[in-house]
Amino acid sequence: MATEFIKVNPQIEKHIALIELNRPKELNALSRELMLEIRDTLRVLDEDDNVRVIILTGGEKVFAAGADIKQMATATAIDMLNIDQFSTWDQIKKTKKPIIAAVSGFALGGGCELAMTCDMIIASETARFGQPEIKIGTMPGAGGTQRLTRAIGKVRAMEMVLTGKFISAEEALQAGLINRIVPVEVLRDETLKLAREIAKLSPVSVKLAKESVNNTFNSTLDEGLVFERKNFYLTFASEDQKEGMKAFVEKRVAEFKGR
Ligand code: DAK
Repeated sequence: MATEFIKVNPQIEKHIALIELNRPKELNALSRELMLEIRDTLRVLDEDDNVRVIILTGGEKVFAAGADIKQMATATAIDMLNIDQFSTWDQIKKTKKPIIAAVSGFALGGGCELAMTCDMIIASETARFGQPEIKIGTMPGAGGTQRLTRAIGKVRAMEMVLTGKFISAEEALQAGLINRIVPVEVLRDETLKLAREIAKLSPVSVKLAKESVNNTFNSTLDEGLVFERKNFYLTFASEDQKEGMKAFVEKRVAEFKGR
């Protein structure tokens, strides 16, 4: 697995993998090559039984300043169609294990979309979120008009998408885009803390619960409730459910195996 533009630690801690974007000179601009590396890495980590939670992060100054504008500048619509970068973004969405974005500095355009494609976002006080594509003659193309609107509501999303203005970590928190803000120097530790909490739980239930929450966006309430119910039943087919409830009754800590 080539990892020239990202750094991967499949076991930064027990059951926790870390992916770090690593194109600092280009402010982690998401080139096609970098996105392919993320796609391939996520595929591998999603199949690795030792991994239960994945953290995706950038540097202190920048999470990612968007898709690589220099690479896209002269592309035609047909080039964009043929390159079909969406398969790389689809892989992020398809990943069954939870992905937590740890964002410091700019998360712009594709960078903001990448963070939003993750399941949770922990931000440092320096985080800035924006969809500035409109300023370079285009518009968001990897979920920026959809995930942002669902996360923060129409009028706020409209203002960001139509003006390209950035919002601060505080505004993002108030709008419901991120989980919390932490000092930059403890961003990784705080993200690990959240990852650790989830990694202790049943990987089977975590996957099914993640799938059910995400299904909200593709279904009516009744359809979503039926989907949730089926996943709930399915947890009762796992050894983890038996272990979890037995451990509760026996007043001990459950040991989940992901089976
Ligand atoms: N692409 C390429 N290079 C970038 C870049 C980017 N997005 N952002 C920054 N850089 C490069 C700069 O060109 C500069 O390179 P050199 O000149 O040193 O060679 C270097 O990084 C440092 O940048 P600055 O000198 O500009 O640094 P500042 O601190 O002054 O400013 C900034 C930081 C983040 C405010 C500024 O760099 C900036 O505005 N960057 C562009 C932000 C932006 O417009 N982002 C949206 C890009 S469009 C799709 C999926 C996704 C997308 C599209 C399609 N499909 C699946 C098909 C997404 C599109 C986008 O994200």
